Amino acid sequence: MDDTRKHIEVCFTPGEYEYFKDEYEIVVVIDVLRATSAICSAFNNGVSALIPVPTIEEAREYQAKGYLVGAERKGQIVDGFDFGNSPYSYMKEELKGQEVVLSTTNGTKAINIAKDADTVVIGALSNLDALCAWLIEQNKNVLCLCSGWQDKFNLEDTICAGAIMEQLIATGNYTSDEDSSIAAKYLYLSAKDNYMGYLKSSSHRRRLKNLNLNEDIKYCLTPNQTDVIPILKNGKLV
Ligand code: 3SL
Repeated sequence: MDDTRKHIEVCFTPGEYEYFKDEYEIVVVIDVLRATSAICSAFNNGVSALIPVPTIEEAREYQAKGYLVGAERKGQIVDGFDFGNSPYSYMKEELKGQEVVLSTTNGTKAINIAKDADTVVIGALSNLDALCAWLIEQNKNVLCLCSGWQDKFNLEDTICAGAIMEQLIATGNYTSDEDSSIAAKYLYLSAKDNYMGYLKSSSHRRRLKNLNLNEDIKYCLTPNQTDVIPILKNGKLV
């Protein structure tokens, strides 16, 4: 009997994306700490669109045109920009209904790398269940693209990818066979009862903690705070 199940697989870093890219209709870009969590927070607060740009130069060009622009590098707000990458910066009243621009170290770079996929959607722990329900409805092959840190593997994005896999596989309509996917699922199963504790010594959690960004970490590691599903259309998340 033919296996008609769709695939859900995990790509650990943007650098490996080229080996996966042609086989999946939907790419879920994940940057739990903090870009995709901040993006979900922005849509939850009612931004009308968010333009992800990979470079600071592009961010400055948008700023010169009068856009509200967030820019982060190495966890910190880049000098001269309106805000950075904290999910809390996007909860402000003045952003409601606005089109904003964001450039971050890894997350917006990963979105840009995936931009030619049929569908690019934003994934985080904060929109986990809503995203999974939406993916299941689409019934397409799905690749979770972890943003990592400067092309290196990271735990938090992989755990989120494993959480997405778990829900899709549980329907019986999906399968996975890459070792990266199997590893993501096992990491998720070990972490799921205590994300904060599990990630205590992870590299980016330490980096953000050293910048006194503990509240951001807590927010980003708290599942299901919103049901937004930001999708990339013509270069804008809507
Ligand atoms: O790499 C990114 O895109 C950011 O999420 C990194 S940070 O959490 O803002 O430091």
